[in-house]
Amino acid sequence: NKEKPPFITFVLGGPGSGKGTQCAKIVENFGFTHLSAGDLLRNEISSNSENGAMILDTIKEGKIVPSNVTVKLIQRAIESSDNDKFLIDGFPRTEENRRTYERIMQIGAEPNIVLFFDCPEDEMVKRVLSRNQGRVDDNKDTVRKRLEVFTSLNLPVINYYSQKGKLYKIRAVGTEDEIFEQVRPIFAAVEV
Ligand code: UP5
Ligand code: MG
Repeated sequence: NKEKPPFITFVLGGPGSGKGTQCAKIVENFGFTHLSAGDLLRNEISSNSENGAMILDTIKEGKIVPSNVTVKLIQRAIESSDNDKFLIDGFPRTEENRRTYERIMQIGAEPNIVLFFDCPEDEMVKRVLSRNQGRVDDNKDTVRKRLEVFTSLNLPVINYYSQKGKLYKIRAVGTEDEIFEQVRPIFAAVEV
């Protein structure tokens, strides 16, 4: 089942821009497997893995977990799946993340497309602070740090894929359904 290279979509956007919400709709409508880098890392915390304590400290500070840790989790998830189309949500967050992924991955080292959910900061903050799901990083202090890290480290990655002609920028305001109507035609058009 691994003869054909997988179809890889990176899903980027600031904290609370709606990556996870829209990924769920893409899964429903187009049969992708959703791999949230943040969820994979949070699973390491709750399963008390050897890196759990380090990951928790890093997420609390809104900082970036070492690339090799995150890439290995993504690699394992892709390799243990029977699907051949993936949404990698919230990764790569830095140029160093991106280069490490390209170096480590045997298959799927290059994304087919990259989505960018472009959302105003005040809207992102409002969504994150009203989420109420007990995430250790959903507080005023950490959200400010997450936004700073997004602007300084993730925007360069987004620009990189824009220059490569792989970026689809979505205006991530309005209702969830309104935003998905911008996402749907992208997947309806690409050869998956
Ligand atoms: N919501 C969604 N869409 C809405 C809409 N259109 N209108 C109104 N409300 C809307 O949405 C956020 C909230 O808004 C939800 O309550 C939703 O119902 C509502 P969601 O879809 O969850 O947005 P998302 O973009 O997924 O926000 P999230 O907070 O998950 O983004 P982050 O990128 O901040 O979080 P992530 O889990 O990816 O990463 C967390 C931390 O992990 C990072 O800060 C970092 O410390 C670490 N990390 C790494 O170190 N490396 C990685 O590679 C990945 C993560
Ligand atoms: Mg998310």
